[in-house]
Amino acid sequence: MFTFTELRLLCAESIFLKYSGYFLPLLLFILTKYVWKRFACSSANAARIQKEVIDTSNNIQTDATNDEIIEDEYRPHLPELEHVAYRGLIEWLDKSGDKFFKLANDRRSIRKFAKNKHVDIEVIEKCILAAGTSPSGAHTEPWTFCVIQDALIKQEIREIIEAEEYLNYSQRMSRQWTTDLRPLKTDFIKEYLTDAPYLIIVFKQVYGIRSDGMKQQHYYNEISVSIATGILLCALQSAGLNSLVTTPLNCGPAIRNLLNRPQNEKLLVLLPVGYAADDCCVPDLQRKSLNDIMVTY
Ligand code: IYR
Repeated sequence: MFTFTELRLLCAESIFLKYSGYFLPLLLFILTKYVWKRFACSSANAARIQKEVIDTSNNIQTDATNDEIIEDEYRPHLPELEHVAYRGLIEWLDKSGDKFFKLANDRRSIRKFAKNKHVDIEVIEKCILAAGTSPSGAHTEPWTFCVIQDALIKQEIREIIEAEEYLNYSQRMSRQWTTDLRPLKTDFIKEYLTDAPYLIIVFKQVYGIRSDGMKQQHYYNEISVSIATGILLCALQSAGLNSLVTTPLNCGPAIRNLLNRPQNEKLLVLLPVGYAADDCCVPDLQRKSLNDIMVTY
């Protein structure tokens, strides 16, 4: 053991004690920095979690932040409506559900369309009316369906999409993604964009503009427009038409500009619509069975 004198000598010679004037502030600085970093991280995390909770609970997809949507007063987007008695459905196909299943099960994604088989615009209009019956968040009906028949515009759209899809397939999509697509035999060449008699471009309105010029929130707009698109697909098929759901990656702004659509509209999907070409082929796919997709409780 050390004697008291030896201890004093040791302390006097200790580098740490000798330079404690430098060491201690440095130690204090490192400690403060560590505590500050921990604090900053946890409050940033809390803010992020809070934001995620708000985003996922409301799923309000809008370009505008909540601050931008300044309400001069709180009034509903719809007028105060009278509620009337609901008397049940007046139209159905068959009460077993069989007819609709057969119809839906017959649908295939078609990538080769007959070039010269005419389709009346009235049929397309009726199908879009059907799509417009879709439920939507707070009945905001956040959809726009652009119907393209004009050959020059279809050509321009094809050029925009093929240029982007070339980059998508060759550079942007992962190796796994292009491998997963291989059995479907898709590539960047999109003849259907000029062959199909109609292109229906479905835009989601991420917010609306009220009559007083203020922004109107479009709650769950993507879900609403996706449901409307599902109804559109079924309507087209019920009228004997074929279609394909495409999601042209990175083409939204260029197509929106080409069609002169406003800023609040974002391209969701593009559907070529018409009749399948006589030599059209589809992959021999199987669908999941009921057991694979339904769980009963
Ligand atoms: N948009 C590309 C790639 C593509 C992606 C999916 I996911 C598909 O189901 C099919 C194709 C294209 O249209 O080729």
